[in-house]
Amino acid sequence: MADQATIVVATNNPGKLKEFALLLPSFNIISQSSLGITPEEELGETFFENSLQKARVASAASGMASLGDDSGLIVPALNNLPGLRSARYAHESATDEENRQHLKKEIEKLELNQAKAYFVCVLVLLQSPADPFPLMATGLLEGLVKTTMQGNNGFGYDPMFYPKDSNVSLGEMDSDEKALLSHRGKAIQILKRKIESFASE
Ligand code: ITT
Repeated sequence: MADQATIVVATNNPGKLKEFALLLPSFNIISQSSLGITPEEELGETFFENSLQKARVASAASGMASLGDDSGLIVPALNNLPGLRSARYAHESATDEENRQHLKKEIEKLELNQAKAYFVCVLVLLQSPADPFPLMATGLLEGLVKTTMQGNNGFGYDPMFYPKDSNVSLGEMDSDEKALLSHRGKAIQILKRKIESFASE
């Protein structure tokens, strides 16, 4: 444990934190909330800007390497919403359940019971707040959002998201199954390869 590099994960979302701990076992993963770091308002117009901002705030406050994750669910039939607003779709302080119910209503307003959708995840790893060469990685997961919700695993929109060619929702998968195909799982695998090649240069 003593040899493990420490990364402060710039998130207050316990669902994301669990996934990072599972997918980055060779790092000592700590949450920004355990260090008393509070997030700033997300003002970016892209997932990239928000992810970089999160990482920078956490790295500046902790003095350590920090990983930002900005992610969301994009539904083209709803003009790409919830998108950047995924965490606050129903209202500013919405719970996951409120966001899911809001999305269900918006899909029903289109007189549909499902719609094509995709999850995106943008990761930014900073060695320090002034790191001029952040490592970045993205991941995408295509599928359908359905108004029928199944399963209680995961977080956010997982119970209503059915990956392409899957009869089960992300909410019905265990964390290892989700990690193999999810947007975050894919982005983390890319980031790990970048960390390895960066370390060997
Ligand atoms: P932090 O900013 O503290 O990391 P957050 O939840 O506000 O937490 P985002 O701004 O990146 O994070 O919003 C992402 C939202 O997108 C998240 O709250 C979920 O509603 C949704 N989301 C992202 N990844 C997801 C996943 O793997 N499964 C289900 N929903 C997900």
